[in-house]
Amino acid sequence: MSRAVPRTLLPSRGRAALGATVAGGVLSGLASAPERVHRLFRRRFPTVAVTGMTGVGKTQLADRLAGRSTGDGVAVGSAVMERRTRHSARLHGFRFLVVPGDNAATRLGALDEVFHDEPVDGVIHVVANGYATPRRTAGTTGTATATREEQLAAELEDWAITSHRIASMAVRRDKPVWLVIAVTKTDLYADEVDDVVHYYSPGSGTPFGDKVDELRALAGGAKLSVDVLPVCSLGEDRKSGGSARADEMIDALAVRLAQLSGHV
Ligand SMILES: Nc1nc2c(ncn2[C@@H]2O[C@H](COP(=O)(O)OP(=O)(O)O)[C@@H](O)[C@H]2O)c(=O)[nH]1
Ligand SMILES: [Mg+2]
Repeated sequence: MSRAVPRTLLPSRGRAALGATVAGGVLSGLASAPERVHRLFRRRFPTVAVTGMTGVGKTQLADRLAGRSTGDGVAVGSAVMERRTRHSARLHGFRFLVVPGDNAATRLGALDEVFHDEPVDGVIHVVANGYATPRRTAGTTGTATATREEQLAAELEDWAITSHRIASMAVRRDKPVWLVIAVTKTDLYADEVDDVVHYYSPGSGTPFGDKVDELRALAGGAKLSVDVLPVCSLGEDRKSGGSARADEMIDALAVRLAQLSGHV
């Protein structure tokens, strides 16, 4: 099996030359070491795709989970994949990959990346009960308008695309995949949270629930776990609209992610 040249056959000069080559290899290896070590650590964190249509609250949720405050005036919607890392004690962190919500070529590439090329460990699919912030077309002024019905229909369409990608990833894989449907912006419909969570749940008989059932049937029950959790990503401080309830929901989501990843 060993492809090593028997020592006795090497003239002494050759042996020295071999040593030099090996040493050179080690040195050039060291030059790129920080990058390698960085990659190694990043790899230890489970990867999580954050999906959902534009304006639904993906970036803000990923920022909250990563313990980072979303900058003021950050444009809604992004054409490129955003990366966030949650650092926790004993390397129990996560790497979040926020997939652009707009149906641009960049989105297709990002979907390929997270569901095919480097398949993620889990998915947070973000929905907002039709309260996605409409994105203004570049160059126009005023707020874009879309009715809640239109937004709910758009969420459903978006989910059809993403759930298909999740299904094909799950069937290709040996290890189970987890999905958390994060029902966000609950501050906007605080009295209806239970009903809304039900709307997005498997077995609910709603249009969205039916699609979740389809996904589970396609992927196979043992291959995919599904959780539906309410959340609100308004700022950490009260001034930016945060509340104790919002903090609790973010914490509960983080605890669930840790359980799903086998951190606890
Ligand atoms: N009321 C409320 N607004 C939110 C919440 N999360 C995000 N938003 C707002 O919704 C808009 C879209 O959020 P963003 O994270 O950029 O959406 P993305 O396009 O999915 O990344 C922004 O104006 C956010 O401030 C939330 O929990 N409650
Ligand atoms: Mg965004």
